[in-house]
Amino acid sequence: MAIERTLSIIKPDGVEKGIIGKVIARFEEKGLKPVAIRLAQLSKAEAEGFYAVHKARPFFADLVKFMTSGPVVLMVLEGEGAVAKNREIMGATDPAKAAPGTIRKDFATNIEKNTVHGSDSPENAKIEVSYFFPEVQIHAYEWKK
Ligand code: IDP
Ligand code: MG
Repeated sequence: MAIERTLSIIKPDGVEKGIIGKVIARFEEKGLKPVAIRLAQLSKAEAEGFYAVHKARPFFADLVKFMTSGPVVLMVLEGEGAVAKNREIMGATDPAKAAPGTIRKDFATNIEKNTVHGSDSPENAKIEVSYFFPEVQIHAYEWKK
């Protein structure tokens, strides 16, 4: 499988709970390497732009409010099949439906405050990575063949 990059966000509930290290450990243990990391306070405009695909959903206004309620950790994760692997490690959107051992099962509060974001396709990963990180801020690993 190809080496990919994907965007990961530790959402305000994760930062508030003090589990930044635990979340990053889950990724590192499964072979996803952070190649860019930044703590940020998203503005309303940044959060609305990021979640623009959900604009028509009933939860959109609350989601933007939540995502701007405190600092987040923005990360680019790199590794084999990083997009799908990240989604697996995260677990289902609703923690009540997430598989055992996933981040959302173990740490999320509810379907909204679900601790992590992860890009859902390689195409969206490219768009989302570039939304927050210029290429020069991403530090690639030398992958051994
Ligand atoms: P995902 O984060 O698993 O990809 P999406 O359907 O893309 O899930 O939704 C984006 C985010 O919007 C979710 O992670 C969650 O924070 C929030 N969200 C999704 N569905 C609901 C809902 O039914 N009620 C409240 N918030 C929701
Ligand atoms: Mg999504």
